[in-house]
Amino acid sequence: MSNFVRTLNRFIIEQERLYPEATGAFTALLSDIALAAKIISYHVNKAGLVDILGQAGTTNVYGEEQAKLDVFANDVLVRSLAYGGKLCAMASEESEDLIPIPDEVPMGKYVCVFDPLDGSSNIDVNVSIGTIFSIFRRVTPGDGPGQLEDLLQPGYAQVCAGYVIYGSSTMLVYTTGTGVHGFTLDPSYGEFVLSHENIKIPSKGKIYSVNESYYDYWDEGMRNYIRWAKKADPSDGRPLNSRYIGSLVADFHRNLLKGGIFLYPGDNKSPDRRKGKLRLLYEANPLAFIVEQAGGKASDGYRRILDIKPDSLHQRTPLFIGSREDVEIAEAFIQGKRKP
Ligand code: AHM
Ligand code: MG
Repeated sequence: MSNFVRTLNRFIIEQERLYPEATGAFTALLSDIALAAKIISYHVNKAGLVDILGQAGTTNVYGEEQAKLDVFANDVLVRSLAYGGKLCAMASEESEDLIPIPDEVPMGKYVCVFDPLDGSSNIDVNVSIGTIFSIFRRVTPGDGPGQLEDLLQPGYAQVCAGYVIYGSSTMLVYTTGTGVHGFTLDPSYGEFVLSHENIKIPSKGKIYSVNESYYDYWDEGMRNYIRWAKKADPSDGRPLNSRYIGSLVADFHRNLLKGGIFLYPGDNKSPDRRKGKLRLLYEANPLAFIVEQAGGKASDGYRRILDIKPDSLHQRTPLFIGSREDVEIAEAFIQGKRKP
């Protein structure tokens, strides 16, 4: 008898069966995230109808208040996760502080941090955007509310990380430390179906993804890397191909499947950009866990992303992520060990 369609839920249950000590917490947590993703996906698909259905902050033809899509996505995730009984705290790129679990809900053993709708400047122009999430086991003792300490853990302590890309199809990609698996939303049944089992990133790619308009603000090492990447050299396949969507999830997803490197270095444009733009907790850590599980690498130019101990919820980090050899070459340039 051939195997039936493997939905996300079925796949997680199969995975949990391999670990008799598993409590089923992930099945519940990932189901909550998947449900939120389906709701967000549905609304992202309707975003182009905004002129017909009403702008954010207005009342639409049905008399409903319209929230901005990123605020809406945040609200959906918070409400979907808050009542499941598996979490003791959350943090979101959209909220300044820790998000507590309501008093009436039993406290769980995990915390979840997320970027509800990344690349939100691309919503208005029908370009792919995404949701990114990461889950840790709580470190504070007892079963009271979670603390900041539970959220400020280094990336290597993640027990699960994933993203949802709202693209030509909606896909959910996740890891729990045993490979990376991708599920495509079948809109006719509303189910995430296993479409990409055990994703591996090529060890070397042909693509570099960076916002080159910051060239004048970069340090010499970064400029040297880009000069090297653009220089024709048939002996090693250069020039690399430039591809930049400006949506981290979409740029990352393409490079994960095809091979390549995404770079967002620090720059001198303003003092708050010395560590770039992207956030360690909500963006860099989850994608770093995924890329390592797929055989790739993620670095801040000097250190492994997953080794950085965060000291605040919204701290930024430079990010060099993708195929292992490409990230190693970029690191050598950043550290001044290599010149074009
Ligand atoms: P956001 O969290 O406000 O959406 O910003 C994050 C996005 C990433 O998706 C993307 O990689 C980056 O910003 C693009 O920034 P830039 O416009 O500076 O190239
Ligand atoms: Mg973001």
